[in-house]
This record gives sequence, structure tokens and C-alpha cells, in this order.
Amino acid sequence: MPKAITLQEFIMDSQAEFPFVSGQLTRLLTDIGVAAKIVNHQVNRAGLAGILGQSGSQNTHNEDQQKLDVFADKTFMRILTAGKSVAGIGSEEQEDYILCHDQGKEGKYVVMIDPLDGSSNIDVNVSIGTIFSIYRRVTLLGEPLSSQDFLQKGTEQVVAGYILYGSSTMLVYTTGTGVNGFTMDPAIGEFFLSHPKMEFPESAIIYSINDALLHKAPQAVQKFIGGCRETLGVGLKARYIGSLVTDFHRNLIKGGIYLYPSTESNPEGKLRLMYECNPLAFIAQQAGGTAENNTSDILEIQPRALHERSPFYVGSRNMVQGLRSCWMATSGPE
Ligand code: P6P
Repeated sequence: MPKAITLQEFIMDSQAEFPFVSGQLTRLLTDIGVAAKIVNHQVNRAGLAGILGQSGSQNTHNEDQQKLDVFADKTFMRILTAGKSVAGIGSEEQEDYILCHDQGKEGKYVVMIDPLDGSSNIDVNVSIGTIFSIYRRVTLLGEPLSSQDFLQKGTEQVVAGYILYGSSTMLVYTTGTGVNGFTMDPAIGEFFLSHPKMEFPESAIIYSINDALLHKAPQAVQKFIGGCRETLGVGLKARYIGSLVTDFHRNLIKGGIYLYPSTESNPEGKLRLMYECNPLAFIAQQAGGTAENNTSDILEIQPRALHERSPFYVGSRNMVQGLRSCWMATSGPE
């Protein structure tokens, strides 16, 4: 039985592949692993620790913040700013960018993060997750950070990943050379490589969409889902948990597509481009899949604002391309 590889060993071994790196990315990935363990501990005992439910405060989007939302945000902020690798952080839970260490003059990287996605599921014990993206800063070291450091296209991501607090806790990430998954051994609180070189299966069997949105979605999405329903007989399944990380992770392993469409009332959709769509799109691309908004490759979108939203269709390449053909057949996006 070969020795199980820990997350730390994998990160260190990966650094050896990049001889000219300064070790800042290694430290940053290590810090993310530490923060994940701390958040995981609280998520697993939420019902006992009196931290279920709403915090009584609202985030920048006027959404009720769960107590664990606040805890996760504070934990990642504390751990990431303690290191010297991060110059600034954009978080779903923070109205504006957080500049670290003297206006972000230190640190080669900026981090975009959804500290706890799907948190409305906490009280019903459904899996939730953290989603993160890492970019190189654009401004020179020693200069204050500016919005251009944060508003970079998804194609500029250096790392993207998520932590899934589920029946087991997993950390899945890519640095642009494939996707690897690590499972935590709760007995010793260590992540071990459990899913090397993750890829979407050739055959996709799942479509994930909130059915209550369908009648308000673009014609192309309605046409695509209609087609999925017609082929249910050949083993296609409808699965929707309402927790993006969980739906995405299941579709990555079993093959499928996740759709959060634009609607008349929300023409930009619900999901945020910078810390939900782009990181999962990068992971999907690295795992042989793809991701689009209503018109194009989502990674090519030039962001305009930290919290901007985007319609999001992500997963197995053949299913996303099937949706693309429905756009063409319905004379393109409305
Ligand atoms: P709806 C959770 O709030 C979230 O951001 C994603 O995790 C999830 O996929 C989606 O929203 C669920 O949204 O409108 O279907 O409840």
C-alpha cells in the first residue's frame, strides 16, 4: 500500500515543479488548508455550538448572514492576512476589497472568496462549501493595490479551488495542471490525496437546475431542459441540492451540467462571477469540461465590479455544448 500523500506534501512537491517560485503560493495554499480545517471543525459541530441560524446581520447584498458565514469569513480573512503572500482579498461577505499589510503593498497574490456558499442549508444539515480564486497582483510590489488587481478575467487565475463540507470534507483545487482532490481524515485532521487528476466522465448523466426558475429562463434553457427530460429514459437524472459546491462536485464525479440561468427579474442571474463562477469554471476547464454564460466562455468576461453576477452553465463539455446549440436554434441569447 503506497504511502498516502498529504496536502502539504503535494503542495511542496508541486512547488518543486516551478523552480523560480518564491514559496509565497505554497504558503498561501497551506494557509487555505489550515483555514479549511478550522471552518470544518465549526461546521461539523454547528448544531452543538449554538452557531446555527442567522447572525442577525446582513451582508453587502442584504442577504441574512448565517453565524457560520461570519465565522468562515473572519477565519479566512485572519489566516490569509497573517501570511505575507496575500496583498488583498475580495469576499462575498465584505462590501469592498480588503487590503492587507499597508494598502496591499506586500504579497504577490490577491484572493477572491465565497467563505461559505450555500449557507442557507446549514440548519438542515445539507453540505456546503468554500470557493476561492487566486490571482497574481497586477500592480508592482510596493505599490498600493488597485481595483485592476481584483477585476481580472477568469483566464488570469493562478489557482482555483473549493472545500466541500459534506459527508466527508474535501479540498479540490487546480493550479492549471489538472484537478486534484484531497479528503480529510477527521481522526488526525489531515487532508490526503484521494482523487488524483479529476476529470468529468465521458458520459454525462445529470442536469441540475432550480425547476421553479425554468418558466422565467431564456427559451434556449427551456429547450435544453425539455430535451433532457425527453432523454430521461436513457438514464439522465435531475439532481439539484441548492448548494453550488455540492451540485458541482457531484456533477464533476458523475458527469453532468449545472445551470443557474438569467431570468426576467434577474437578467444577470444570481451567482457571482468573481468568487463562484470563475473558480468553478477554471476547475471545470481543467477537468475536461467547460463553462459559459448566455453568450460565451465565462472565463473571458472582463469583470466590472467585485460582486457582479452572471448566468452560469458549467459541467461536462458535451452538455454545455448541447445548451450552446439550443442558443443557436433559438436565434441566440435574448
Ligand atoms: P436557488 C446558495 O445560496 C447559492 O448561491 C448556490 O450555492 C446554490 O446553487 C444557489 O444559490 C441556489 O439558489 O435560487 O435555487 O435557491
